Amino acid sequence: MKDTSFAIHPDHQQTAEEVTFQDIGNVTAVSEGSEAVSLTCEYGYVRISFPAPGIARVKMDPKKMPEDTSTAAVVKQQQPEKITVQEMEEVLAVKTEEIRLSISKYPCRITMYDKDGEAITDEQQEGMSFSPRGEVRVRKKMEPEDHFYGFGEKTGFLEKRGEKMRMWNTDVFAPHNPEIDALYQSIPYFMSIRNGKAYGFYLDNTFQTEFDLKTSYETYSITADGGALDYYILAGPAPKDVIRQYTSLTGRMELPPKWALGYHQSRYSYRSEAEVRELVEAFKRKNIPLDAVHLDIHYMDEYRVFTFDEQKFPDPEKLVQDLKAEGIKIVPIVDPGVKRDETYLPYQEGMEKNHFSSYSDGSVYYGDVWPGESAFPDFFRGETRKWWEEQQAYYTNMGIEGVWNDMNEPAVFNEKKTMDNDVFHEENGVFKTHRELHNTYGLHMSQASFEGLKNKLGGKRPFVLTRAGFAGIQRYAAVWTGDNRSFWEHLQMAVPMTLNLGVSGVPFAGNDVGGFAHDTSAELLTRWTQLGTFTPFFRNHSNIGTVFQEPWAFGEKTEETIKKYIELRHKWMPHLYELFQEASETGMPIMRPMMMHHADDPNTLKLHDQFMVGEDVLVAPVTQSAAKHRIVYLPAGTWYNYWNDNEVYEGGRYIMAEADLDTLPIFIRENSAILEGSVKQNADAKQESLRVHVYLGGTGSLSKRIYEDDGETLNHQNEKYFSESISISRDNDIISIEEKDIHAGYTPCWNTKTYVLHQVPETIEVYINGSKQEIVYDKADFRAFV
Ligand code: NBV
Repeated sequence: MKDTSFAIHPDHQQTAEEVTFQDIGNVTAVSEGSEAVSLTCEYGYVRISFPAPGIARVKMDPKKMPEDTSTAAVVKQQQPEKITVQEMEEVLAVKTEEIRLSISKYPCRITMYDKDGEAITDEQQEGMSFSPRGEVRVRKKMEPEDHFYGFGEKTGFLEKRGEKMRMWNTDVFAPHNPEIDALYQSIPYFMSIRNGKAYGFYLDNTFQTEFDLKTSYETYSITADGGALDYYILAGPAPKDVIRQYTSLTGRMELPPKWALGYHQSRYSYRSEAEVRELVEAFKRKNIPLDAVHLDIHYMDEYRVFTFDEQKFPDPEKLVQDLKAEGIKIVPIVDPGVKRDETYLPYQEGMEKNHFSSYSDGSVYYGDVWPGESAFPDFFRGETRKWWEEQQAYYTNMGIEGVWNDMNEPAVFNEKKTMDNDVFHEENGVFKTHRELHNTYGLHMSQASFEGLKNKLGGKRPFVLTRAGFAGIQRYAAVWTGDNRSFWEHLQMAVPMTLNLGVSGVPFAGNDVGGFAHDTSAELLTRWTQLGTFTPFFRNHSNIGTVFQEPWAFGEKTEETIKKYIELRHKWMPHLYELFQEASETGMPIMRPMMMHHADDPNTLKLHDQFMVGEDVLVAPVTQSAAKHRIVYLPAGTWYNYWNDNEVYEGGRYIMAEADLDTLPIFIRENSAILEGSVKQNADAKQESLRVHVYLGGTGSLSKRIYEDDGETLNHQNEKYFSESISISRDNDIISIEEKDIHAGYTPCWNTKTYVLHQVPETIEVYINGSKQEIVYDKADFRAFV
């Protein structure tokens, strides 16, 4: 009935059940510590602290004074900030160096100010409250000029004002429409921008939560289904500060192996060893770079995890090793469901050692997934995670270095799509319901996979790809956005989805290139591959029963263009790798919304169809069928067309960019440099030359960092990396380059480094560290090579 007009029958009650929320009321007592202030209110208790500079934490519990505990998403409580408290008749002022809180006592309302005295967040009619059903809520003021980003993995456009979003990890095969508000990842966090300044909000609560920026135009509310209301305000003031603050709380991605940044080919499923070998041969024959082949569920013996089907994959170890020798990695899918089969070792062991999630009476929960009836490891238990870590040896012993965790919401084939709410998990010795912990099941599964691989790989970097996650997932896994479809609308949506994941602390993210469900087309696959070239995770994947979409599936012309872009990914590898390294240190995404570096340019605030790669490269993918041009907004400054830098544009305006099917519009900001490597068949092949492309105006300067390490081991964590900073300045006909080694703990594998100076006259004089250089000049393109 839901799918017919009956759903909008005039006699239906359209509004949801009205639940009355109780305000926590007046502050009746204040108790000051050196690092926290505790407020007793008429109907609730509040603890306020400042875990790090620029971060305020408010924790409210209606029943008792909140403790200083956090969910598994929060990595460390840093050295808390010292506070000064001043109590007045009606107001309480709490201050650190960077944030000031003014708390009205009658009733309790909190306003936060930044160090310039400007309000970051404000509460008025309503502040913190709770319902008889155990929900907790906070409501804050929303100014007309406020814009909102992040919220993890959501459909729709980039900016989320006017949306109401639920956080409940859900396996949604179809449809990923704008109204689908809960997908596989839940990240109860956003970044807001008001008049060029940014702040962040993170709700540290694993229950189902709701972010409502829709019901009222003047306020937003955030509600959790249970637990304490534990939120952090990240004071910014620039977007990059918010990202740094947020990822200082929830952690950062470890630098992945370089091969994981390459091109991955997948299909549900390549069904036999012969098929996989044929696939790889085709890539080699056609000289199309390939770094990884993913094995979907058909590689297993009746979908039992930690097995291979002996008929179809008679010698998986040899397959893995042979491919590895060619620089290609195998990434098998590993789902959480363990088949109920008394003769199967992982099931037997899991039962014996109590590793499966159970009801309060101790009976194991079984749910139906691929292998039929299955039990689900209780990944919240340290011992169970250890056990799962040990299981990874099955793969690592064959030489596998990466796994793909799917269905870990966890997805179950039943009406609710997941495990029963009253199943219990044991977290740090405490039993909690699935209702409370559901959203973090995927986080802990990824944790166990990541740590297991890491322990078993003998110093090599692991790779984990996950579908489900929660705040902090970046610590363990890359994320792909699940079952999209081969529709142009889904190509369009891939951009803001990946951008918002990046804003939410997950830099290593991407989408099924070509679209997963439905049949792709030559044009759609071409455009999607162009986008994939610059999404941090780059994998072509498609559903069973759909047309094949390997790069050559649509004839020579399409193959040629797709190959060009996969090659381009390798050319850009040194540049991307440097950004990945930065992400591992600061949390900054690789693929960034325009507003990230142009927050005070209102034209960028809602741009969802173009993005920055790092700070200086603008990519504007074509996401419309039959388009040969597209509108691109260039922020203030001067921009060079990457493909033809004789085309130079003044920014602060929209341009019509040429974009035939062979062209992905890319623009480079003046006074910046990009790093270019050689086209290689995969990341294992040595990088034999490095080009530093320099785009400088008549009088301008830039600085660029080159980062390099072995790309595969953890040695970079022990000083074994190379990093050089280059400062380049131009005074009309003179360019001076200063090369400064910052760290020489590794010898980079390029044997030549060439500067390519764009748009300079033949008379240019170039000095490196003070000594004059010979140049080779290209008259057609006004480029000097040094
Ligand atoms: O393992 C099969 C698929 C996989 O290909 C896809 O990428 C996942 O998102 N998996 C979902 C199971 C459901 C298929 C409809």
